[in-house]
Amino acid sequence: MPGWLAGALALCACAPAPGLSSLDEVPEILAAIDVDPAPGTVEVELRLEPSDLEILEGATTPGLTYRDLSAAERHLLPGPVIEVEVGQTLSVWLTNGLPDQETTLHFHGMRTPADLDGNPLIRSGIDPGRTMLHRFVVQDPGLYWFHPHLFSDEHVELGLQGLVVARAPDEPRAARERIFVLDDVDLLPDGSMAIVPSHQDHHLGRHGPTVIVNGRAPGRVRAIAGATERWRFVNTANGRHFALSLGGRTFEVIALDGPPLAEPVSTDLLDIAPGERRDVLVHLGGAPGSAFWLETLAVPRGDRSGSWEHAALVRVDLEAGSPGPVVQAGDFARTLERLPTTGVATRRVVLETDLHDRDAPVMTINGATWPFGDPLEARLGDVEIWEVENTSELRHPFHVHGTFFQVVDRDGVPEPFVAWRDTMPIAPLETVRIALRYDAPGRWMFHCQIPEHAHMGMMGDLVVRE
Ligand SMILES: [Cu+2]
Repeated sequence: MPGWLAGALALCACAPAPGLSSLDEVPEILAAIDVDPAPGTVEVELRLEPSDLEILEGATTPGLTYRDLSAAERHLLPGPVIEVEVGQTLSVWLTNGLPDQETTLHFHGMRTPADLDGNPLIRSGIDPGRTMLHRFVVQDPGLYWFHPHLFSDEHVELGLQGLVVARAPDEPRAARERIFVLDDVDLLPDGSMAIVPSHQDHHLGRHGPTVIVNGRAPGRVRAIAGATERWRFVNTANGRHFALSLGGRTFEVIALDGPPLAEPVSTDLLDIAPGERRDVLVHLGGAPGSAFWLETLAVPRGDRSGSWEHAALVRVDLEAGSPGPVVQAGDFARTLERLPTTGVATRRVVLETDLHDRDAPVMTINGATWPFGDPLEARLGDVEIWEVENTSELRHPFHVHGTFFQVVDRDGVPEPFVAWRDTMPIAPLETVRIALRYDAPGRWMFHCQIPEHAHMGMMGDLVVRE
């Protein structure tokens, strides 16, 4: 467990927030409708458009959503969730319904061709009123999310957060699966979202005191006592870190960002940085009629301004019923190829921030702001180590496009287990070594996942040649 999480545990009183006695159900995320009946393909038609959201009951919050043109319901923050199998061809049509801004679509974590990765330097943005098809074969199981890679600091905050669940054909099924999309917003008295960044938003990402789960204020779920459920989490917040706790119950971790672990890992604390996902089994032991809470514990922000606050997220109300078939976390484990960490080239990637000019903070990778740095050059199929050094006093979740990576060590301390990831938090003044293989040709971005930091320059390019 990282030291800062141990500190968070010690600090947290862990009592559910007051005022939640009458709770709405946590909304389910709408499944996208597949308009192509052919086996082997999934095709969805989305329109990015302004939409009135209801984050707090009875209040209207203007936002942006990806509306599924085939669905009757319109409320889609977050969503929709596209369900697909590995090996299927996924086609996503996206129409830009904004009046005056371009957009692009990035499938965070998915191995797509480079020209479908949402990089506005490869393929110009989708103009207002235009439609673009994104068609590719799904390669890896896992939970992924899609969002724009233009104006992402505002547009992701306003609600552009879609999901993809990709399953392996032989994957076991838990009796019940749930997805929890974790975010936060700063709501003004009129219900609208504060979107003009404060000085602190530049450091921490746009954030606010209202923590939301599946687009709504914290609520409850009903579950069968004694069942084992599969829960998937994604942190879509611009800057907030979550440290999830079930008050002593255990998360059996199946996967982090992508394909499953070789062996499940048990933990009672699940830390999730912006952009990251976690895939877990939870055993819901307890008497029918009892309840327990999923909470996020306090997490130091890393900028000396205190902590991301402790918050109650979901109350789990246990009911009597048949718990359904039993699954074990080990049933999901799969062979995981371990990338070599010796005898391969090492690169340095240095994340720096210069906050001295209050009005114009600068954030760089290897001394340059994007897109002005020299791209890293690499050869298709090569494995390399990246030594990613965070010289700043801010936390940076580091995201690489186009491939997964494996964390080797942090400040020289070996990572306790091997996992495929596409995003990882780097603590202030920490150096993390990752191993990655260049899986696909083309020009790929890597960057801090806090979009405000990326917009200030903390992005780089990697060119993979055949
Ligand atoms: Cu950052």
